[in-house]
Amino acid sequence: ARDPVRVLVTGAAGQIGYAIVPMVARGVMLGPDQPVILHMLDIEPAAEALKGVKMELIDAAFPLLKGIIATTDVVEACMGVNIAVMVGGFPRKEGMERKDVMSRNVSIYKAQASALEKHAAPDCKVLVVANPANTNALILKEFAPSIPQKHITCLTRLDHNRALGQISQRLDVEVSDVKNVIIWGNHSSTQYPDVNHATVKTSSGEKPVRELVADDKWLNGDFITTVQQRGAAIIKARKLSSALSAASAACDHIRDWVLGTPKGTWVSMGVYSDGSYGIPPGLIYSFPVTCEKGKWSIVQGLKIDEFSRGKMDATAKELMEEKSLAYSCLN
Ligand code: NAX
Repeated sequence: ARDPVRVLVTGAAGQIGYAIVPMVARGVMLGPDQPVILHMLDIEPAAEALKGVKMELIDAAFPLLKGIIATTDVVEACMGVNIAVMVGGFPRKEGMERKDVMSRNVSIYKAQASALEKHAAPDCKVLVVANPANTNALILKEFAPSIPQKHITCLTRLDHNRALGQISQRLDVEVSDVKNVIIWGNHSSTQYPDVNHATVKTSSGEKPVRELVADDKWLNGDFITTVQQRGAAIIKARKLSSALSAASAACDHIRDWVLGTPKGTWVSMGVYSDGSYGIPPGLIYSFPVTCEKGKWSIVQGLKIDEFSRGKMDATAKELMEEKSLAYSCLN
């Protein structure tokens, strides 16, 4: 039998935490043959709720779940973990300054970076979900220098999946037949959902999304804003932010990273920029990537038109601003 993989979920007593832990325990993240040990971290005010989640995990009798650690101690939570899904953070509350929210998250991610750096397994792969996701991941990278920078990523897969969903709805085709959309940039409303290279599988082969939709006004307008604003639309409808779709996307992100992307298919991941596509190095920016044997690589050589260029640069600019705001909080 395989050795269990240790999966850390921070903010485990929260909404996304509650949705993702059963997925991990059922093999949705790492496959149906991979036993797991769940490490769940939350903070003191949520300690009772976290206990409740642990009770439910026991009650669910998941065959793949070989152990549960539920704790408010960061060191205990990070000990030996192979995968770290960072969902815990400080949410923006009404009337709060951007700088105050940033400063709270910078100190959380600085501390958790140090704990991961010292106590996680050397091959640990990190996914930051908590907002501001790209910048939290960047801070985590800065304060965990011994974790390879390619092992620190943030979640834009939810945005990617939302884009697939919109195209599938519009064309009335199966979502699994749509592929190779791209989310560029920040997991924020400046993100650029790009369909210029996306295709749909049809009975007469793969066709470009642009050709099938045949409505550039929609693709360059409402499609983009719908994907960018989807989070807000969910909050409006549910009075709570996206949780099941976020948890599912986080599982997709880790699964594809660890087990590989299908041949000819790419996905979007927030990764440390190496300067590809003229995006400044030193940012965690969402790119199209393929994954093989536990490693991602940015898809190269895609043609970028002027419309895309402007949108890719605008979201990079926002990330540079977030980065300087985050750094100003360190002093
Ligand atoms: P919740 O408020 O339901 O849960 C957050 C949990 O984190 C709480 O239980 C809280 O006690 C805990 N927490 C706070 N500080 C902590 C710390 N220092 N260490 C450990 N745990 C801590 O929020 P939820 O709806 O689950 O969302 C979690 C985060 O995901 C938010 O930051 C949210 O903005 C972000 N999202 C990111 C998405 C993405 O695609 N990247 C999409 C969904 C989501 O909005």
